[in-house]
Amino acid sequence: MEFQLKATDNSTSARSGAVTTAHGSFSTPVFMPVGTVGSVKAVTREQLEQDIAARIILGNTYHLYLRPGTGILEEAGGLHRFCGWDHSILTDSGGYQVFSLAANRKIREEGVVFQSHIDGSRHLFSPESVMDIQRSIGADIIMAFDECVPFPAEYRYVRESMLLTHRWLDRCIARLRETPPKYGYEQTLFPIVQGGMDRGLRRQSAEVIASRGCSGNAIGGLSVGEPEDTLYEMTDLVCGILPPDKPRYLMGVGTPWNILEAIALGVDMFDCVMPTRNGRNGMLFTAGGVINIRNRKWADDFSPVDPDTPCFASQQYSRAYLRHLFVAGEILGMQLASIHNLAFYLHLVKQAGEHILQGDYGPWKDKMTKQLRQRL
Ligand code: PRF
Repeated sequence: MEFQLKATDNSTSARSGAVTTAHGSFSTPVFMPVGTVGSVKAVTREQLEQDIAARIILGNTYHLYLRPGTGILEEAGGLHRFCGWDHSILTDSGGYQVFSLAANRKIREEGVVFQSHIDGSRHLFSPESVMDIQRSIGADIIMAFDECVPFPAEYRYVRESMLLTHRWLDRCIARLRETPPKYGYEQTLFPIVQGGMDRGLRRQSAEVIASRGCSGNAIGGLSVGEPEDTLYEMTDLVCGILPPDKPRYLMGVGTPWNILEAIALGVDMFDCVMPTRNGRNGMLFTAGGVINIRNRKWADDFSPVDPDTPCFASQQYSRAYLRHLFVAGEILGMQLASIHNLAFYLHLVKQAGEHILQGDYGPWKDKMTKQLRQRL
């Protein structure tokens, strides 16, 4: 994997760049649609590629390991072949899903024993097994096995957990050295900064992560219920320590305004279920603010969902029609809302990149974040 830094903004720490993997290039800042089980919910591969213009999507080790399992993925020749996505893929390690989804988790030095949320069967995730599974999935960028600490948490718990995440990282690195990729192309490991909401621990974690010299770095443990100011404070602190010549990935963030603020602090990569999950519930994001499409006020609004987002779902369907689909419980409503929201997120970060290149990112971001937060 290669990262080419193209420009840094004048008045903020925002950057514009490009990442190249074995499956092509994408410019940064980038938003990665979440395709948990190898499918971005309610959206086809063709829509992702052509209408949303995604060039990297995210998959989850936890889900893919439980279903369809590594046997089928290996038989298919990896996840790219299995789902027919020929651009880049990043897989999360399961270090988050195992804590948010699985039952009866037990964390030990060795790893995490858990029960499947599907059938209750027992499994062990260790740094080694999670690297092996990610070798079988075959994503271009793979994540280290970490523990995402809940919020709030006690200082001593956060510290012990962070140290465990650092020991697990070194086991991930060792395992990858011992095991070649399965499909002939390179896979790049991103380690994950933890450390809760404590400045000292965050700094320590960022220093340890930076010292491993990986080709990209991630910031975990944020957007877990902390105040927005804390999210920005921790992101700013960590971005000041992670190397500037490597991409920085803020995991699971967030709202459109969270993303624009984090770009200003020096983050390059994002993923979040919000555009798809909230879309399926009728929440639409637009440059003018947030829309609840089920609201009566849209019943006779025949204007486009969002004329400024360059996508058929945004421009060629009316708010009134989309509201009707939601009220009638039609599956097409969820599809159109998901496609619009993803196209909106990707267009927003693309515009961010253009303003970074023009050198006016700061004022543009300040104007946009005010508008984006409005409730329409
Ligand atoms: N760790 C991992 N995945 C994640 C997170 C994390 O801390 C988060 C936190 N917002 C989202 N996804 N491995």
